[in-house]
Amino acid sequence: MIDDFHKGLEPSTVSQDGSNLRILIVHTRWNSAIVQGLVSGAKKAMIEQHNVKPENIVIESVPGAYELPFAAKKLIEVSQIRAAEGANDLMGNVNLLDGLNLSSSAAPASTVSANPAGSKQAFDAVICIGVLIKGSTMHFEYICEAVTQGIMRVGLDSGLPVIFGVLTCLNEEQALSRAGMDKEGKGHNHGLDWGSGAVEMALLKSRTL
Ligand code: DLZ
Repeated sequence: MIDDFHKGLEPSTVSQDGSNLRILIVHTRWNSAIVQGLVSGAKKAMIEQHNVKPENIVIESVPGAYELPFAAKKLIEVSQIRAAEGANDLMGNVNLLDGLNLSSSAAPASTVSANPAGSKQAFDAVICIGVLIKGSTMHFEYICEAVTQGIMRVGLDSGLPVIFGVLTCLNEEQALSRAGMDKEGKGHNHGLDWGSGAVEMALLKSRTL
């Protein structure tokens, strides 16, 4: 065993300033209590460690993990259209999301301010958050595969970093531990890593040669 072995994400040695970034979190309502813990972790890291402005974090929800890729794609497109139109709010209160039944679970999206840097890119990164727990059928395997591929595809197709914040667990205990919600208190909230990852990747995306 290596003495200083760091299990999990080694923090970046470069300071990651997210004060000009706008981040979208899309989360599921399946396994809601654990998902909320993960969302809180992602927000905490972005705000407290990387100076992301709370009003620049937009949060939307979908039913289950299978819906995450579609919602992320749609919301990226909506926000890009609004940014190109010069709108001050990313989503507005127009029914651009008709048919998706997306509901904001945090501050209303219409409070999001214009990107201070004047970027045409509405969101700088997206975090998809969900918890899949294996049942007695093959359902879990199919959803895990589809969601993993789908989230990667949204990122590569849109050119935006899309963080894979989906726990794929064999039981509830595993999920609780990975959300830092286990009774023993030995777990780690992976949402923290996803928040930091989103900031790091958003800054990487905007890096010029
Ligand atoms: C149906 C289903 C099941 C059995 N389990 C989960 C789960 O553990 N986590 C999750 O996020 N969603 C689950 N779902 C719902 C699917 O993701 C999806 O919402 C439905 O199949 C409708 O497309």
